[in-house]
Amino acid sequence: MVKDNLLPADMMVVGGQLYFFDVNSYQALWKCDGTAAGTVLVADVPAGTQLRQLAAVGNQVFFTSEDLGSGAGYERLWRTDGTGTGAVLLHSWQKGMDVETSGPDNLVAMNGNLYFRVDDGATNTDGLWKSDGTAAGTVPVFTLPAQYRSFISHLTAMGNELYFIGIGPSGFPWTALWKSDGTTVGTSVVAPGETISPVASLLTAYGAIFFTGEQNSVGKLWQTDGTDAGTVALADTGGAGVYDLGAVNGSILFDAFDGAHGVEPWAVPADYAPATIAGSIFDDANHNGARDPGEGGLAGITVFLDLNGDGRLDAADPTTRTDAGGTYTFTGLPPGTYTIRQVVPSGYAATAPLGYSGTVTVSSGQLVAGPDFGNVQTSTVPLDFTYLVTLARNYSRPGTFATGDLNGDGVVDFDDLVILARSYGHRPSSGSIATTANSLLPAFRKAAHRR
Ligand SMILES: [Ca+2]
Ligand SMILES: [Ca+2]
Ligand SMILES: [Ca+2]
Repeated sequence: MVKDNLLPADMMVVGGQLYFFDVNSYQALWKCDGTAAGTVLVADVPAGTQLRQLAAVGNQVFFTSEDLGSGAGYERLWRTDGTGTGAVLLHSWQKGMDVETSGPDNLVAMNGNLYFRVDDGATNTDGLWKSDGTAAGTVPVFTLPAQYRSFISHLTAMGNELYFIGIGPSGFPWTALWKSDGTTVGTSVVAPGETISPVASLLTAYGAIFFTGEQNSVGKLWQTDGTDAGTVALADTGGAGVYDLGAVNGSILFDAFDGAHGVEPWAVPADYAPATIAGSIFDDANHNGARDPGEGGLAGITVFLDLNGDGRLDAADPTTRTDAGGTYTFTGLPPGTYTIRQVVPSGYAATAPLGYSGTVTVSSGQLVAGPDFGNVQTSTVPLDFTYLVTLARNYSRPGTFATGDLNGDGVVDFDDLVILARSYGHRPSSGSIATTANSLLPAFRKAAHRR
């Protein structure tokens, strides 16, 4: 157990720290580095207020709070960088007509900004807002008249565009699919000439946007790239109702009511050609992080797609092995964005790329280059004055074993210096590289004295 009397919820990893709300009060945001000492309060909100939602944009953490009780009160957006200086209040809104759903919610990151939906009780509008992390930069993008309740939903980022479901413009029976580039003028209904309304649900899968919506009272499944020509019906149920969406094994699943049956699940194969990602792993004999002439490939090394982004190989992560020439290939991939990592073989340390991983996006049928990984046999690298100088030059920067990151956490930092001090003058043997330091000063002094 890391710490007593905490009940974490809404957990999210940002910049190597786990952020979470304490459910005991729902008034405190904490972060945790996996140790008791590193589990600290980041920010809290006053009594009578509760934390609601958490989101990250880069290393900035945004969260929302709402005054408790019905009727009057405020909802707020906050931002923190987690450095212990508390949180910055970015904006307050009067709670909207339906206090249960007034927001802010649907928090989505795109191009360094946070986008979200909020029901503003002062102006009585349901709106799409954005924030750059400053109070001055927390501004509305687009508003809808909120005669009823929370019309903006399913806010989703896809590349450089946002998609959401909101009440349609004049001529639309009910809700429509909208897209936005994050500006007021760049917000419009998708494929307005098709008059798809109501739109029930929205999903990103296989690198595309899918949605369910009726056209002339007939329920259909649609795929869109945001353009008129790229908005096509994939399935026509013949009935009126079409509802929720899911994606599994290359197919799109949806619920629909076709008139003859009840509400039943339907499936349609998603329309894409499989994509390929290929790259290599080389023997970085001179451990400089680059592939030089004469540095050959390393065979039989496991490479995986880190689907859940936890940095580890899990059962659900697809794997492959490098061939005799050190090349790895992933085939048959649905379009999407993938993070590629390797399982560094015993006796080796990774020298490239930075972050020990690479992230690439493939579209339908594409062949895309993945990262080239460099590994060096650790027993060939003396931990000597040369390595110390390299480490010192790269101190506090992102790095690899090539630049002084001895413990493999991706940053050249004090822990690495301690490990170097302990092992100074030796060649690191496999498995002997410690990751934490307890008796660091004596060891460091000893190493310094030896010179
Ligand atoms: Ca090299
Ligand atoms: Ca994983
Ligand atoms: Ca390190």
